[in-house]
Amino acid sequence: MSSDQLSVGVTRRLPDAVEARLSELFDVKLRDSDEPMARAELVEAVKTVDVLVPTVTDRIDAALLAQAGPRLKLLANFGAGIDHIDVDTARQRGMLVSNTPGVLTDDTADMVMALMLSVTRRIPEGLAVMQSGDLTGWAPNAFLGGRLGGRRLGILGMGRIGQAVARRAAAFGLQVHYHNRKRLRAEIEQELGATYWESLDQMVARMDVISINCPHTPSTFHLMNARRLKLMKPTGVIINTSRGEVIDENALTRMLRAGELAGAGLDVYEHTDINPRLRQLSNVVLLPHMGSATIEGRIEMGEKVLINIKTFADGHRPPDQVVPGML
Ligand code: 8YV
Repeated sequence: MSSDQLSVGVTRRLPDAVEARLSELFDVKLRDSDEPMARAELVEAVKTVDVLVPTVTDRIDAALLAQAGPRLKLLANFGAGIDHIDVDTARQRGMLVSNTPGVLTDDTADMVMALMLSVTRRIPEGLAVMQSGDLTGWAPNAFLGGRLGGRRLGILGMGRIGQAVARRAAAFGLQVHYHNRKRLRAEIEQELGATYWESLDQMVARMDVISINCPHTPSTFHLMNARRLKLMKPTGVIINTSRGEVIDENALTRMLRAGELAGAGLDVYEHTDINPRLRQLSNVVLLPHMGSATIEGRIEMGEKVLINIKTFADGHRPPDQVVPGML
């Protein structure tokens, strides 16, 4: 089948340039609405297309894949994380899965630093007082935060994003530590000035800041559970730009409320409905999953999706093919 006959269903609005190029290359079905697809629309899409382009807001589970038509052969995800896709079932049903790694690394790592600074330097509180007009003037003791330089940062998950965080953190004067399934090669550790901790518990207990940068998989679900969160110093800060499921959000909320942890910077949440108590805390900075939200990043993600589909249409494996257990 030639590329322009390939039917491609896109579940969300993408940047104009990406949608235009998709339309040039394929028989693409774009969305008018920017709401996440309802389940019935998703079912309809998987029944009729050759390629589906989902995002993090679509649940591509076994029940959905069971309803897919015989044409569906590629799930070309717009995003790096693939925990919303049942990759095992897709494979069993003869569908390939691809993602968009690499192009959102720097943007996400920038956001880790932004959150770290926001929490430790109380930026949202400063903004709020300026916007409300309640500022009564400068005072030597007003809005005192803590200095980032000199703190110990523990990075949980030292893949591309974790390493990009390490580089930035070193420039801010943080001491870099990490825990990862696999230890990095000595020369990379040296280049990053990063200290490896085989024991996550031991690392967590000794850090001032923890940054979650591992993917969400069955083995990282609640990796930061209540027991492990309690190992953190009460002065500790936790940053999560990965997936909410890696932290037990209720346990985290309880500890933040009780003053057993100094602060948190969160871009991702365990449930669609965020724990309302989290919203009431002044030592927490909450963002709406915008770690990779730069126009450059989104266009490059779109480029990756296009290349994955085009390569597949030309009879080759998509360059960013995901295989079960890879992430
Ligand atoms: C993306 C992300 O915005 O790529 C990822 O895994 O978490 C995000 O930064 C999102 O996935 C787009 O689908």
